[in-house]
Order: sequence, then C-alpha cells, then structure tokens
Amino acid sequence: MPANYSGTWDIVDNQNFEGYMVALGIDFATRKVARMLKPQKVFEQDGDSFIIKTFTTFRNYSSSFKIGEEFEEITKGLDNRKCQTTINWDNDKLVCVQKGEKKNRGWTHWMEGDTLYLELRCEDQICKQTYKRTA
Ligand code: ECB
Repeated sequence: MPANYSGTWDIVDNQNFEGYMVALGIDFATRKVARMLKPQKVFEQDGDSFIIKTFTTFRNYSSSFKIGEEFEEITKGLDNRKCQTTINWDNDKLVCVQKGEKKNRGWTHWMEGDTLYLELRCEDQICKQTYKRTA
C-alpha cells in the first residue's frame, strides 16, 4: 500500500523560493508578488492516481497524473513551459522529473506525520517548502 497524501495542507515555511523563480526566469515584478503568497495544497489521491491543486490568492495550479506514466505538462501561470513529466514512488516519497528546457528540473514530496515537505528543483536551485495538514 502506497502512502496516502490526500488532504489539505497549508504552507508554513518557504526557503529559497526566490532562487527557484530566478532559475525559471520569472520576472522581478511577478517574483515580488509570488514571494508573498501562502500556497495551500489539496491532494486528491486514489492509489497511484493523483490530483495536486495549489491555491493562492494570485494564481492557482493543478496537476493530474498517474505514477510512472509520462505526460506533457504545461506549467500554465508559472513559467509557461512544456515539460515531459513523470512521477514515481521512492518508497513513500513522490519523485517528479520534469524533462524540458531547464536542466535538473523536478520536485520531491514526502510526509512525516502532519507535516508535508516539498523540494522544488531547477538548474542549481533548490526551494524547500513545509506544509501542515489542516484537513
Ligand atoms: C500556483 C502557486 C504559485 C503561483 C506563483 C505565481 C507566479 C510565479 C511563477 C512561477 C514560479 C514557479 C513555480 C511556483 C511554485 C510552485 C507552484 C506549484 C509547483 C508544482 O509543481 O507543484 C507540484 C508539487 O506539489 C504539483 O503540481
């Protein structure tokens, strides 16, 4: 049985989001707004099928995928690039690889109790986010 991430998670810490956004080529004005945001994640999971919704007051983002199945991801409202994206289990961690123009792009999620971690990677930058379960 894989881990179950279903639920609602609110951000409590966000390290080097700025560096991650610079690596993605996000302009200064957008970064200035984005770095003030407090994202909420809503995971809907049925075994190996996921919908991850990221909500903010500025923009929202949603991604649907099945473990191990590559899909075309368009990061609409983020950096608006096209990636060939695959998410796999590494034990109970979710490991995402986003192949495309940017090297070393992807993310990893893992849980410890009511804490959800997210590491976002692009080029030589790592953004580390921490979320707490609220539902
Ligand atoms: C939608 C939340 C952030 C909106 C920020 C708006 C503009 C900044 C533009 C680009 C910044 C790049 C990425 C934002 C970082 C995170 C958003 C979701 C990233 C993501 O891939 O989430 C994964 C893992 O939880 C599931 O889609």
